[in-house]
Amino acid sequence: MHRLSANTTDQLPATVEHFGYDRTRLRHGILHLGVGAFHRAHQAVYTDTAIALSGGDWGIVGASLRSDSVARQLNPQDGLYTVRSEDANGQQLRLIGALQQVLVASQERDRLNALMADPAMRVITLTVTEKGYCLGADGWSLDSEHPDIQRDLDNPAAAVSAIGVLAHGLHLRYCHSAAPLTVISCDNLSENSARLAAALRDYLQLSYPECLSWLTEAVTFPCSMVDRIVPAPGAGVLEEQARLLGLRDEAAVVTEGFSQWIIENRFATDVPDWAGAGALLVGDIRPYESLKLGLLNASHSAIAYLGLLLDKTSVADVVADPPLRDYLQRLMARDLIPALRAPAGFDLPDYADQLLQRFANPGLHHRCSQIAMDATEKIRQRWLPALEARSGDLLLRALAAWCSVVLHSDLEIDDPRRDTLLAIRASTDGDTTRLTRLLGTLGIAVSEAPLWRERLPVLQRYCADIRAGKLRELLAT
Ligand code: CS2
Repeated sequence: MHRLSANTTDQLPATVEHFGYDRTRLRHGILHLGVGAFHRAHQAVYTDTAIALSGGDWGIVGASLRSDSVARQLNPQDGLYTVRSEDANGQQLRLIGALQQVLVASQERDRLNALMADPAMRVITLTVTEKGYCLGADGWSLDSEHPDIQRDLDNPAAAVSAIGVLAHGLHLRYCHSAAPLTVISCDNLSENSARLAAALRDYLQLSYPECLSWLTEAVTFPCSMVDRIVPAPGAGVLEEQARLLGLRDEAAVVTEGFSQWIIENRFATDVPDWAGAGALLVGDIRPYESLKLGLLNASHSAIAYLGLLLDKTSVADVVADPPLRDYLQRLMARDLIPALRAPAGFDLPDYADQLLQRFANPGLHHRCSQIAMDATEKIRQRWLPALEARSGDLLLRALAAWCSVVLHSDLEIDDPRRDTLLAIRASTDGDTTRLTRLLGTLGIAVSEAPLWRERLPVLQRYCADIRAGKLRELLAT
C-alpha cells in the first residue's frame, strides 16, 4: 500500500475532507514545539481552517525536542496527515495541510535557530506537557536544579529543554531582528503562558540577560485553554486508517468531534484567523481554565487511577460501569463544581453531563494508563484547588486511589518524580510517613498545613480500605 504524501493525495477517497488551499505557496509563520497527537488534532486543525478561510502565511514548522519519531512519521509524508473524529454524530476524515515539516531540535539546530530568528515566523506555540516547563516547587519559578536546565545553562547553544531551546532562539531573534513575537502555551496548566514567561525570564536572567527588556516590550505570552480528547494513537488506529484511506498514514490521529480553544487576546503580532476557525478570544482566561482543569481533567485523573485499580483499560470502560459513573457524578457535583471559578452564567451541570458523554465515547479507546502518567504534575493542577477549597471527601477517595497505586500496587509508574515514588513504594517506613512523603511530591507540606494533618488519618483509612479490596464500597459511600 502506498503512503500518504503530496504525490498521493489524489488517491484519497471522497470521504476525506481536503484542506482546499494551495499549500505550496505557504510560508512558515508558526513554530510549534512538541508535535504530538494533541497538536495535530487541535492547534494545527484550527490553523488549517483559518488558512482556508482567510489565507495568510501560516505554515507550521514543528520541532521535536529529542526524539525523531514524529519527524520520521511526517516528513516522508510532506507534513500531511489525516484526522479522524468519531462520536455519536458519526465519523469524519480530514486531511490537514498546515504542517510543513518537523525538525528534530537536537539534530537540526541551525535550521531551528534560523527559524526562530526569522521575522516571518511570528508565532510560537507549545505542547510539551506539564513537566516540560521545568517549574520549581512554587509552580512559577524555574527549577534551576532540574538536570536538563543545569545542562542547558552550561551549554545554552545546545539546549535540550523547551525552556532552553526557546531562550536560545529568543536571544538570536533579539540579536538578529528584535522582531515581535507571540508565544502561546497549549498545555494543561492554569495560566500556562504566564508560567512559561516566568520560567523563561528566570532562565534568560542566567543566560542572556541582555534580551530581557526586549522580551518585555516585544513578546507577549497569551494564555490559552485547549480542549479535545486525543488518545495516543495505537497500532490499531493506523491499520484502521489505512483501511479507510487506501493509503498508509503513519501520523494519523483519532479524536472526538468536540474541540475548544480559548485564547487570551494579547497578541504581539498578527495571528491566523483562529477566531474565524472557532477559537474564542477573551480578556481573562482564568474562568475557562478553572472549568476545564477542575472538571474535565480532574475527573479524567480520577477515572485513570480508579480504572488502573479496578482493571479497566479505557475511560469508556470506567464510565460504562454504573457504580463508577455514579461516583463520578457525585464527585463532580459535590466536590469539583463548587470549587470552580467558571465563566459567569455557565451551565455547570449541563457541562458535567456533556463530559460524561464525551468520556463514554467508544471510538476513542483512551487508555487509563495514558492519563495516569505524570501524576505528580497533573494532580497539582487538577485536584489541589478543589482539595484546598473544601473538605473534598469524594476527591480524597480519588487521591487515595493514586496513593494506593504508588504504595500498594506493582503498577508501572511513569512520572518525572518516578525515582522518588519508587523509593517511597519500597520504603519500610510506616504508612503515615510514607503518605506524608507522597503528599510532599505534590507540593503538600503536611506538617505545616492543619487541613492536611487532619486529613492524613482519613486518607490512611481509605488506603487501607482499598488495600483490603474495598474500593467499590468506598466509592459507594
Ligand atoms: C488528559 C488530557 O491525558 C490527560 O491527562 O486528561 O489529555 C485530556 O484528554 C485533554 O486535556 C482534553 O482536552
